[in-house]
Amino acid sequence: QKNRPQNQSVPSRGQNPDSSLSLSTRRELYERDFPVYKQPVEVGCFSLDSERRFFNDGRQMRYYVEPDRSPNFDLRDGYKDRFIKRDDSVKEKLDHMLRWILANRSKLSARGTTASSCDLDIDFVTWRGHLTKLLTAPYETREGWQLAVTRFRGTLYISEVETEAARRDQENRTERHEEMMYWGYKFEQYTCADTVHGQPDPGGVLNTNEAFCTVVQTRLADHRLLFSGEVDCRDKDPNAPAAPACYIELKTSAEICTPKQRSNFHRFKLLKWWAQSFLPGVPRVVAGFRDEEGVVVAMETFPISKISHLIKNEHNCWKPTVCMNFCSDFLSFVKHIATEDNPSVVYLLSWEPRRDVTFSVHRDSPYCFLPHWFVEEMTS
Ligand code: 0WD
Ligand code: CA
Repeated sequence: QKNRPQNQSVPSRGQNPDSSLSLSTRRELYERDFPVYKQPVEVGCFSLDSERRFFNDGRQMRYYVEPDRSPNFDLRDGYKDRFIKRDDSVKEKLDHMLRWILANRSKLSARGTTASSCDLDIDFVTWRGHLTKLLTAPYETREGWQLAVTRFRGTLYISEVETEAARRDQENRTERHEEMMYWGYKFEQYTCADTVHGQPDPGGVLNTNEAFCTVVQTRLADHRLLFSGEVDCRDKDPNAPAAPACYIELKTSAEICTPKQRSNFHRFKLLKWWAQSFLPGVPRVVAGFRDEEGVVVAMETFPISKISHLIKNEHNCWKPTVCMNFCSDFLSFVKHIATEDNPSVVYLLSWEPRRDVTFSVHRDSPYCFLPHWFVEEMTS
């Protein structure tokens, strides 16, 4: 097989020969049949409140309220005076997911009789957002990533490490860009109610600490996955299907005025939207198209199952099968290299566009991310 990790020439003596292992992201290597991807099942959820405190329940769930045909939402409203921004210098790593795992260990079926009953019946634990980056890597030309992996009691935990470039970009954001990041959250406030019969409250304070996250279990090829993703809202119809099929992802995007803009939207934005929602089985994205002044001028619903047809007319466009096969091969690669079962060992997988994925191994380093409270409770 062409896309197996390749053992290239062994570097100079004294270096670990494994450091030459790498994985290609070239699209052609992943154009084969779509891999098995089991229907994701929601096994739980959790909420983060206005102070970012964890609750093992759905108290932050919101309900989608369909707006008027021409909504005219002003996404800039409240940015200066009714906005509490989450402190993104606090790196939470997998902590919220780990809290959820400890609170729900009994739900996560234990392996037969051979393994200890406290081992999870899962190969990978991570955030949905990290998997989205894997799915889109074969098409990504701008931003690389670094993923820290630790094998602990048979399960591989994957947590992102901020790259130098990402940290620089964050520091150099313009005031306009800072404000535009608020627009997406403001759109949620215009379209979501806190209760099933309630109405949105665009006059209220917007606090980005608050979050509702679903936890889903699924399988990609022979990889059993457990991951969590933030969900914007759900269909308020009591007859809507069970989660995650009742969930709705909200997005804003610049209005499309030219064929070039439409093509870019299909080729770049729909790839990200598809990957993010396909993973947890969220069936639709509701998009608000806004003008340069941040006013929503049109709304459109994109069923995830129709996105891959929508893009077929684009020349040289992305393919779902390439995304899923790359992700599957990446996870196989991780299983192959991350062999030592030890909470203080991190395998750091690094990728830059137009390069192969490479890795390095770190012991008792600042990359360690499984907290003591998790390791101790899982071991006892
Ligand atoms: O690196 C990350 N993605 C981390 C995420 C590191 C540590 C924690 N988190 C967690 C938070 O607990 C948050 O509640 O991110 C959760 C969301 O995780 P996800 O669903 O896996 O992330 P992703 O799919 O990238 O983003 C979903 C939404 C975003 O909405 P849009 O429509 O813009 O894609 O989560 C928000 C954002 O609103 N979001 C975040 N919220 C908190 N921390 C973060 C973040 N680092 N990134 C995106
Ligand atoms: Ca969203």
